[in-house]
Amino acid sequence: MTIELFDLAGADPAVRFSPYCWRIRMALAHKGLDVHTLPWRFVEKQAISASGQGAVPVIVDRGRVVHDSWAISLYLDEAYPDRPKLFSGSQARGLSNILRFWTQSALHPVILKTILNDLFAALDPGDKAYFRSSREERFGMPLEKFAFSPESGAAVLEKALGPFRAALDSQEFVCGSKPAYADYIVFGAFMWARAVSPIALLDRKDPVHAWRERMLDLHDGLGRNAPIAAKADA
Ligand SMILES: N[C@@H](CCC(=O)N[C@@H](CS)C(=O)NCC(=O)O)C(=O)O
Repeated sequence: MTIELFDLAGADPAVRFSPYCWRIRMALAHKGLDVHTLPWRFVEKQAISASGQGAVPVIVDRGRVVHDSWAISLYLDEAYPDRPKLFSGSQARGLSNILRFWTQSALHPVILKTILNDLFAALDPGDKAYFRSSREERFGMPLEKFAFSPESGAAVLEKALGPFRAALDSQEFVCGSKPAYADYIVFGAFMWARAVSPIALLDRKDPVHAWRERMLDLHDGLGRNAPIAAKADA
């Protein structure tokens, strides 16, 4: 049975850029589950109304609707216990949860500020007014003022990645010798940037760069082969 995933898309419907949806794309591939992705735009709240809220990812699995990337990841391990696990046990779940909050508080804001102009350019025209007004309300300032210059973004990111970099110097993946959900949490943030922006976020000598390369190759190059917005292809 194919699982349906509502997946945030840009002006080009093939360009998928939600960091949270990327977690789930990777998680489904990790478990070897078939997925049919449905391109979704911010303003298409009606299409996901069965989930009772207005954000993606949302999956529909054999009639069951699940939303929120964390809830979906837990659901997938529970519903498909015989498939490769996203969490090896309660310790892995606990630690992944901490990494989830670190990613969202330390990493996402820096990446968002760095790629914001490119992200805005990649949005579907029908999403632009909604994105501008909802985000300007959230940030308390115009998008253009909130955005970093590309150079300062990469420098702030370099600092923010400090502990993550130190760990990856001595292990291949966040989860050790093999990737699992905690890797997908952080990787989603890099796919967000890759899909819309040509800005090089990482130095080639950075262990985080080497990790990202390994992640891009996983699951038959799911990340590496994903379409990117025209402007990101620099
Ligand atoms: N905590 C949620 C966050 C999901 C989220 O914020 N999704 C964004 C796309 S990246 C969204 O759909 N936002 C809807 C909106 O801004 O109206 C999760 O982990 O799934």
